[in-house]
Amino acid sequence: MKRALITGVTGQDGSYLAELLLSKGYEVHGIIRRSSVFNTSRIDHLYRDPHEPDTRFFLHYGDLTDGTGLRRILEKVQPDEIYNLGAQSHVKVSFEQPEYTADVVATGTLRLLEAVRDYVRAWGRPVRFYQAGSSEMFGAAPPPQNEKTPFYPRSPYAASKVAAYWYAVNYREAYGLFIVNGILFNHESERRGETFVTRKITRAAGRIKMGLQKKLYLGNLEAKRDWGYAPDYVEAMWLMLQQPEPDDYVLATGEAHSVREFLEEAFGLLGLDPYAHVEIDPRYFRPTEVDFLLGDASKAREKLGWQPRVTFKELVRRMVEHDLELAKQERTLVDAGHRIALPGVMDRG
Ligand code: NDP
Ligand code: GDR
Repeated sequence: MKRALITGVTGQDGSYLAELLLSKGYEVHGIIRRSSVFNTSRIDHLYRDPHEPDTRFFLHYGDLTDGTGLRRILEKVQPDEIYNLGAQSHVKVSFEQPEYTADVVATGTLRLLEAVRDYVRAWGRPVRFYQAGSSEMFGAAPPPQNEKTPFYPRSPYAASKVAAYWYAVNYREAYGLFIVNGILFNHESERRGETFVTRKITRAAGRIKMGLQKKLYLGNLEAKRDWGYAPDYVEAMWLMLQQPEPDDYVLATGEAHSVREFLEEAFGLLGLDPYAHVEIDPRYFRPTEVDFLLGDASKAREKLGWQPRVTFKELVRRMVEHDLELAKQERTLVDAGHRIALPGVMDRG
């Protein structure tokens, strides 16, 4: 049985990847951060009592800022594959916490690579390593972007991902380790964090429909993104680690839409006029914006045989339907006199 270790297992991608690997018969180990409240809602359905004999999903406390802990986890788990998905992944927040973002995203990756390098030498076991790179690394480079496009990062987050990318390339070349960089364009889902623009929009659409919210405050509506569906993308992460040689791959749909188009599509599905509810709040503008990302994933198509299945319209529909259902549940709670967290309090990104 193969063993996988996932950093960022509680995040959107980590949860889908854990599901995928469990379905393929892997034993899956995830690193979680200690928190004063439970932070495992995306993976609770996968968790079994570790005392049960057939358990294949295990969680370990750890943090990318804590190299000693990472080393201990590696020795304990002895993984065949490592997926480094952990990150302070919010671009706007990275302008407010640049040092912390660099510590987790750039130096955190370096810590994990150092631990892997020593682990491989000490134990003589081969390990395959996936590094979660991002289309944000292309930043201001003109579209379409592919593996040969030079990076031009536009945020502390993106600069840190570029550093992590080059650490990964260097460790592959210097120590002959099996390390791949996935350069993934935006991918969303019903599990997307609520401060990313797609989920912020679909959550608001559902709540407005159910009379729980009136306004939605957004930033730049003209930015264009290449939005795919997260479960399609985690499959390609796994494929990258099954290849005979390590390499770097762009994953994208090859289709771009503006935030405005996403907004109109989402609200339209519920028969809502977005402009009756949306207001522009400059606090969501970024000091430097990424205007236009459009990926060319021909290499992944040719070498991995990968292509995304879920279209833009289907993605929006899935997210809107899911969030309408959530809003209905919230409505029931509110009608029964319960208090729920309302957007004014939650609007953090
Ligand atoms: P999320 O923000 O949903 O998840 C991030 C994960 O990282 C969470 O599990 C979080 O834990 C964990 N994490 C945060 N800080 C630390 C830390 N200091 N040590 C260890 N773990 C930490 O991100 P996604 O699932 O969307 O993305 C996964 C990865 O892919 C990230 O690296 C992201 O930057 C990258 N990426 C994402 C894209 C996308 O469109 N989704 C596109 C390209 C790249 P907690 O739950 O406790 O906060
Ligand atoms: P992004 O995603 O920055 O592409 O990073 P996000 O959804 O945050 O922003 C996309 C675009 O929407 C514009 N925007 C807003 N964004 C947010 N969050 N909130 C708003 O109110 C708002 N209004 C407009 C933004 O300016 C931007 O242009 C995501 C993350 O998952 C990264 O970790 C990942 O690396 C990249 O995708 C690829």
